[in-house]
Amino acid sequence: MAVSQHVLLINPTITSHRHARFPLAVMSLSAALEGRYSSTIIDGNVDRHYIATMLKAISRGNVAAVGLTVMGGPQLRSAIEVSKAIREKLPTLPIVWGGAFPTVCPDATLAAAYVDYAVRAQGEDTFLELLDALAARRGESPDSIAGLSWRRGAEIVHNKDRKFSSSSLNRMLPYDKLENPRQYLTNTYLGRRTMGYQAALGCRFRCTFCGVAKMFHGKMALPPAARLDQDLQFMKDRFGVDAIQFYDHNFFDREVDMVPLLEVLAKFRMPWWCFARSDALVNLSERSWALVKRSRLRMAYIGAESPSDWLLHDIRKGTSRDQTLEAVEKCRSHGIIPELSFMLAPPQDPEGETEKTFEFIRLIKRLHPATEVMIYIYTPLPQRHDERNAAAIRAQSALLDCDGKPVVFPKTADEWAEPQWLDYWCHQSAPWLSERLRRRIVDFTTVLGCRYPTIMDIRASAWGKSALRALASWRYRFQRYDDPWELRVSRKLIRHWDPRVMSL
Ligand code: B12
Ligand code: SF4
Repeated sequence: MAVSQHVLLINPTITSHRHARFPLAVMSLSAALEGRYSSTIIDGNVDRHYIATMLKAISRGNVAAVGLTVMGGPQLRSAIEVSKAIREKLPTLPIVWGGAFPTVCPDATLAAAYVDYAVRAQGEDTFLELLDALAARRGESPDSIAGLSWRRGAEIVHNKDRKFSSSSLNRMLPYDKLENPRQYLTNTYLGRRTMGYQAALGCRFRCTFCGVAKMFHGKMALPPAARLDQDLQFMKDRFGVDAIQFYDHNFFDREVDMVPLLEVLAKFRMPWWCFARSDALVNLSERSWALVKRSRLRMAYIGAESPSDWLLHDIRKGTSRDQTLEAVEKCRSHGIIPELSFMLAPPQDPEGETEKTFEFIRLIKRLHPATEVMIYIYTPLPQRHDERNAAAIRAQSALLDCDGKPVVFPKTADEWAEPQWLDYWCHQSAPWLSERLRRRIVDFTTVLGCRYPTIMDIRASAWGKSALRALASWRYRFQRYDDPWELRVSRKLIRHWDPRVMSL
């Protein structure tokens, strides 16, 4: 036990101050350390000088370790920058990375000299055990700490996986550890003070392309309804929260377990948004739909992924094209906006599948024009050191780039931070995507986004959206997507948002 020891928890910059949400990962870690280690949260999304803030904090001398939460993409760049700055200032201070990136890429993480430990998957218990081991300073190797990857000399060691734990559901998050918690509540189309919130842990499914499956391996735990009730009451009374964006990987789980949670939401009647699966929505009873409506669910983000059942089967999604259509219809008839995400240009048939998906999106828009559409490139996750599934190994080794050469994934965090791989992580590009097809996807997305401006964009004026709609209508109608320069210019003038970057 080492209460005098202090830990810095950093959320490296990933988005603008305007779009910053509660940094839940570091808040959850801070809650777990309570009573054992004191901690400070430094959030790069709201403190634009967070590296200077962090350097000042470590110069005080009582810091036992620094923990950074790292997602692939833009946050990886920030994490590298801040880690290098720490290493330079205090070379012996342990630097620990956790979160989505080190979970999927622990080898690349530890190939960097500025990271000492990579925590895979849920981090609370692993981090505590690591801090205890560091505090004891017995020089013993940390090979008994489940969920940890570390370096023994030049060798990278991956300890066994940690078992899924639901213990964090019993802890309240330390909102008072944040400088001005109210700054994380954002004006969105849902409400004036929208909060990001996570109720359940994990996901029961194991879709092969999804980082969540790599983190939870099909495990999931729902909170008791009383916990949700207590949190929502607290957030409403203390901060005036009036809308919720649920980060639960998959909000609608088994109906019987969901009903008590829906009843809590129906009591608060705050507009809300969530991730959901089409199969869960189509199987919901009419009684539960009535509850959903009463609770004011405004939008459900559904991973439609593809109109091709063979691909849905290939990625082990467990849903079908017909279920997507049925879920859209269910949402329409209950006044809920479905937000469908699609993964275009799979390596098996980039062009053909992309055109097929465009047609499917057009069909959906005819059925329910209010449907929101998120378009991404299919970018399968790089395989981890422990991948044993023969089909997955074969699929990865069969990936070829546009020149027909095998795709070689980066081996270090620095390589993953290069522009083409940042785009890969953000599902914006892939080595098998030709320039022509990339352009076509961008052009289609522009025409679609102007023909049907997103309801989530509350910044653009109503007249601006109408102007875009009118300008784009002929292109959409006649499928003339090529080089919509006039829409690009108008979009800039109207300051139209891309919902993929801001996430509400
Ligand atoms: C909120 C969020 C964002 C916010 C970030 C807000 C912030 N942090 O300030 C925004 C909207 C900016 C964002 C952006 C992106 N995101 Co994001 N995001 C999420 C989301 C919905 C919630 C994250 C969260 O807070 N979870 C709750 C906390 C408690 O869980 P956690 O982060 O997993 O943390 C636990 C462990 O990972 C670990 N841990 C985490 N950090 C640390 C640190 C240390 C030191 C230790 C020891 C342990 C540890 O312990 C924690 C507690 O157990 C997740 C999905 C999800 N539900 O998790 C996706 C998710 C993390 N995002 C993802 C991605 C890919 C992105 C993007 C890079 C791309 C994209 N298209 O979405 C973009 C970047 C876009 C851009 N151009 O900038 C993926 C990551 C997948 C992967 N393979 O890595 C996820 C999983 C979504 C998904 N299903 O694909 N995101
Ligand atoms: S259901 Fe969604 S969150 Fe769960 S593994 Fe599949 S894609 Fe990921």
